[in-house]
Amino acid sequence: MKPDLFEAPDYYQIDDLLSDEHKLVRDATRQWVKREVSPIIEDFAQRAEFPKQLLSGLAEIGAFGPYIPEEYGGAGLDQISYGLIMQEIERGDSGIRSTASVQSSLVMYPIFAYGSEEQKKKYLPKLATGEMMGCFGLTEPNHGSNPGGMETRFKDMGDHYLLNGAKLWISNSPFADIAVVWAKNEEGRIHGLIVERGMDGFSTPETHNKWSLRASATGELIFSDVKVPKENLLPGKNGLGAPLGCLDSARYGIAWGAIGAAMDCYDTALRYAKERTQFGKPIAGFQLQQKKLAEMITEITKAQLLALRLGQLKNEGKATTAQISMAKRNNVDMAIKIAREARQMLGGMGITGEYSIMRHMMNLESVITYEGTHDIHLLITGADITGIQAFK
Ligand code: TGC
Ligand code: FAD
Repeated sequence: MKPDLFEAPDYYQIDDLLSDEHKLVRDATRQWVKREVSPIIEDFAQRAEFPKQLLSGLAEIGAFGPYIPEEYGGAGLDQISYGLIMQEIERGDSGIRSTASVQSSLVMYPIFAYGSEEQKKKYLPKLATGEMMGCFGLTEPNHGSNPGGMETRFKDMGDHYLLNGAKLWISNSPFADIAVVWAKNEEGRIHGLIVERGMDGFSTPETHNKWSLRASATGELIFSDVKVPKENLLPGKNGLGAPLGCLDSARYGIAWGAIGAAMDCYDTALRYAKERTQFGKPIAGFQLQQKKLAEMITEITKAQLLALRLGQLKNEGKATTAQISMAKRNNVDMAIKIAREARQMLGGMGITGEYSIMRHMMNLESVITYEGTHDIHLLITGADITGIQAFK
């Protein structure tokens, strides 16, 4: 793979709107990605292997629980810093950002927001250092966009719960030490349970042959009469709103992350177009290529402003689910379109692993599907502005 010469576009001087702390966090993450992720990521993606050696570095830069308070081992940062960290990591690879998103927003967040004090003390500090890794089990083979229909069930056996069912498409499951699992009790009410690796009847087979997120480990969670201690139930919230509340946080991070992937594709295409000569001049001098580049920087700038305003609203506790949906949907769609255009600008070179674009493009096919598909987010906006749900 070519050396990482990335230079971040900032067409509207958005840096002026960031605090010194935001810029410090962002620049430290950017340097770490250049040093640790860029040199190895293509090789791991080609081999479809998760680079586990990155876990301790991710913890060190504060990517595990950036906004979780320091008393529980988190970095105690604000939501804009969280977003910037996700942006920079996804600039390197969406799969590595996935690992950080899941650990922060889908494992640490539910334990922090819905867990008992004992659960917070037991799990959060170890999750923040990466000593313990987690995954989040909501999707099932028969229930993806419609998680409320889940079939995974637990029964109260007096001194423990008995868990049965299966989850599919679970990021980090093949190596996670714990899983935050969403299951229905005998009354059909959804609760979160912390299931630990090693519990009898619990297995996590890996899903192979992915063309997307190849440097991320994806798998199943299978529960066959798993005895879960009663103290592992998250007591703070139940109902479908509990897992959906975690998705708000992860979708917010993805809205920023997608900007990173788009910036990397744009920056690569711009540099290539200035260097590559055809018909006696750089291809950047042809109107058709300029149109592509001009549209890319326009869309990236709009996405940056959307994410920043959403971050301000999140910091103030005012961001709504529908606002988060709009940003996730828009920014991922923007990124995947830029990846497709950028790939074409590199001609034949664009399909090789010498450049990051095709890997981003394939990764974004997962990002546009997980955490709510492109269609589902449109329907969330539709329901919000009309007051009428069109899901069912
Ligand atoms: P609906 O009737 O709309 O809502 C059920 C209850 O939940 C409440 N609620 C929320 N609460 C908190 N936060 C939110 N974002 C909420 N959205 C809804 C709602 O108020 C209601 O509460 P109550 O008290 O009235 O019962 O539910 P529905 O069954 O009609 O479904 C709505 C729909 C389709 C929008 C929702 O289910 C959905 O978002 N589907 C998409 C599923 C999804 O996003 N799955 C993601 C799985 S995790 C993942 O992909 C991780 S990838 C990570 C990585 O690798 O980076
Ligand atoms: P379906 O729900 O079957 O949707 C198929 C198609 O139908 C989509 O185009 C969808 O938009 C459309 N559709 C569905 N319902 C409607 C409707 N009402 N109106 C109009 N169109 C509709 N899940 C987790 O729980 N944890 C994870 O860590 C996790 N990681 C993932 C990692 C990867 C790499 C991938 C690919 C997925 C991951 N997921 C995870 C699952 C992900 O959230 C689901 O794939 C996603 O929610 C869509 O569900 P589905 O694949 O079952 O598609």
